[in-house]
Amino acid sequence: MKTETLKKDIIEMIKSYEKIIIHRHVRPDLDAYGSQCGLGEILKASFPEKKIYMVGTPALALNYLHELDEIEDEEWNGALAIVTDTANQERIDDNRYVKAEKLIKIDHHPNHDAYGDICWVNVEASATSEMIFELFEAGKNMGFICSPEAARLLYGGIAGDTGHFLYPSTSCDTFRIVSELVKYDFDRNQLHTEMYEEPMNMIKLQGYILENFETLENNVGNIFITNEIKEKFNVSSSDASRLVSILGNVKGIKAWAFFTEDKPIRVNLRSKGTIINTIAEKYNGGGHPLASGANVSSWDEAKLLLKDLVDACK
Ligand SMILES: [Mn+2]
Repeated sequence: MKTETLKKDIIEMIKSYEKIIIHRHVRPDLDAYGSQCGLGEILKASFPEKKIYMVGTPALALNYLHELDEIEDEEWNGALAIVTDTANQERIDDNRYVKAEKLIKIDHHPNHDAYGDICWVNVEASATSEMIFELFEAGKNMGFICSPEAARLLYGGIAGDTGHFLYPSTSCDTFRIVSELVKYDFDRNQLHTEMYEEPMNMIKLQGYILENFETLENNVGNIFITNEIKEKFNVSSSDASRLVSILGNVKGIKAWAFFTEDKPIRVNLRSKGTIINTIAEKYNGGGHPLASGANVSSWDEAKLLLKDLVDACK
């Protein structure tokens, strides 16, 4: 279906529901929050008479972005659920979405699980937050209003998923949309500070990672964050795996794997050019061609994955 038609269908469905519950993926990042709460704030500003909820387990490190709603099971009865930035149904935070009357998927990951009554996926978009702004633009003549708070959230989501406009996914569309977003009255400086300041234990863990990562054949990097290290620095698995991108600053490194001990062991894969989501898919995961995630059940399996990564970088 054409993008314009999909956006129109989504807008019409939104207009026809009195209760709208917005979900995003588990272990949320900036774009998950930005797209979910950015859409939520657009809908609140546009339709004050509707009940709009944003749900999911809050991520402490992202509390500065937005507060989430805690709601009872029955709220999903007769509601429209919209899920943003979430490739597959298993990753939807708060599985009570199944109780909703209708379901919409809005996402930019490869569409292996095309769930929802309406499914709008654009893998060219740098962030789902970018798509949410396009949805607002399509709805402008039909009552959609973007508040400064919504603009702040969408800007944060796009900045998050593009590494502040550094990643190759950053397109002309990204810059066009960001140039619109910065026209809204929000404190960009304050947001940047909140995005980049880290508690002391996270800074110390960065030091540990930079001291202790290894390089293998074909310029592959890797680091293992064990339970012992997590305890030493007092961080959760999610906290630790947020640091995956720092190894990208190492000159010459082509791709890298960031292992965090958990049940199962989490793997974050990054690459500067070699396609790595095929490897992620082989090990219980998936994602973008240059940024994906996987899971392995033992350190032995981790070594097999590393061997595949070394081979891919030949
Ligand atoms: Mn995203």
